[in-house]
Amino acid sequence: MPFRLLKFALSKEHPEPRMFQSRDRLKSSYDAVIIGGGGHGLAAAYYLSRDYDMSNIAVIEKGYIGSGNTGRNTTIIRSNYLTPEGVKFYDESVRLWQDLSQDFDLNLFYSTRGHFTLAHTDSALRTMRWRAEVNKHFGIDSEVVSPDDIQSACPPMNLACGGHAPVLGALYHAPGSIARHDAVAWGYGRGADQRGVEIHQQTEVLGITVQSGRVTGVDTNRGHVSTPKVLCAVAGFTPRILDMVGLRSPLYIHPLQALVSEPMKPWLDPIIVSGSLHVYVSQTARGELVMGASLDPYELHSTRSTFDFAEGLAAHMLELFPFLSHVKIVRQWAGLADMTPDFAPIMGKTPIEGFYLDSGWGTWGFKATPVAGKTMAHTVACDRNHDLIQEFSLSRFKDYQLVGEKGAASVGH
Ligand code: PYC
Repeated sequence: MPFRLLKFALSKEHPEPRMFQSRDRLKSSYDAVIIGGGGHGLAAAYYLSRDYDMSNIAVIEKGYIGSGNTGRNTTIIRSNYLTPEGVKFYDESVRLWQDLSQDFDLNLFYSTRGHFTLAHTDSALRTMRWRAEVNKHFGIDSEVVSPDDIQSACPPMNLACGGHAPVLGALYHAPGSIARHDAVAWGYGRGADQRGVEIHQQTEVLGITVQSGRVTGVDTNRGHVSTPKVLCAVAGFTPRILDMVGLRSPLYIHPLQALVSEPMKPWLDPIIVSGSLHVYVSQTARGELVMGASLDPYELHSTRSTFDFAEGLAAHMLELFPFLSHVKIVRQWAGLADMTPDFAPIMGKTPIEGFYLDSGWGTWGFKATPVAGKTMAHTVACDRNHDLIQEFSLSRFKDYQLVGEKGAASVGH
């Protein structure tokens, strides 16, 4: 054991602050209540307190912070989207991600790897070219590359894929990155707490009070609090919260499973995605392969894991990387993806005054964490949708102004 660690363990004084304070009770009123202590809710709290001087805020979390989708994703960060709205939004997110470890003084293991989306058919290649053009137009580093380029970036890949789905090319996105997902919740949580935000874990929302079309408070299992502003950032639980204020949305909830291998020597530098084979994979700093595939093909509000999923994913992984056949899977889990019909999020103001939504993330909530926090903080503080989220409002479904982001999905649906 290093001497410094031993000295620290034996010392009575531990100068390092705890991550956040534990609060005995809720106050009777707050300037804003944020429902959901995941990355998005905590990021909104952080930017509200840092940039808008609003710190009389409670973040209310039913479990523990980061216990929802923040700690259940496969940590991929990218901005190579298909629509101008998506590209601009995620580009700002990537910019924010790059400075987060420094902002928090906490190592998020942010690691830029490059991101290949493989094309196995002519039509997939056409979509990659389209995405590359939109990306370049907005100054995003994306280009279509050849099988030889892919092979030299990832020599162990079997580009023939057993002969039935050979790789014809890929969309290469140099800024594609990964980060340590749970640390993101801790960083935002600690930063918000240091500025006076209260984080209440093990606190469940039971109801929201609305009078004359305005939010007035929140009922929890630890009592009622008054507040004029409520931000809902609860991913797969959004429909349940919307019921409490009498709003409807087109969200539908599917589990998205993932798994991780035993650690191995580093061999996979880039992030590899194949929509056709239903595979995405990266290798962590610890050497584990983090892998995912399609959504479960039915609506379900459960984070159970299934053997079917592990079997299907392993079969497709072996088509790309046959040498992995002896490698063991050590953990498997699921998150709840809140899907929208056009695959773009639902964000911003709602028909209920003082009730704001951060939802509809489907399979890309993690990469949006910083920009969602920043734009929702603006929206809540100013009671006006941030420019970057104008097109993501709930009303687009009524007005039929859909965003059409499905072509940017890494995940089979
Ligand atoms: O959109 O990059 C992505 C992604 C990977 C896993 C889930 N979503």
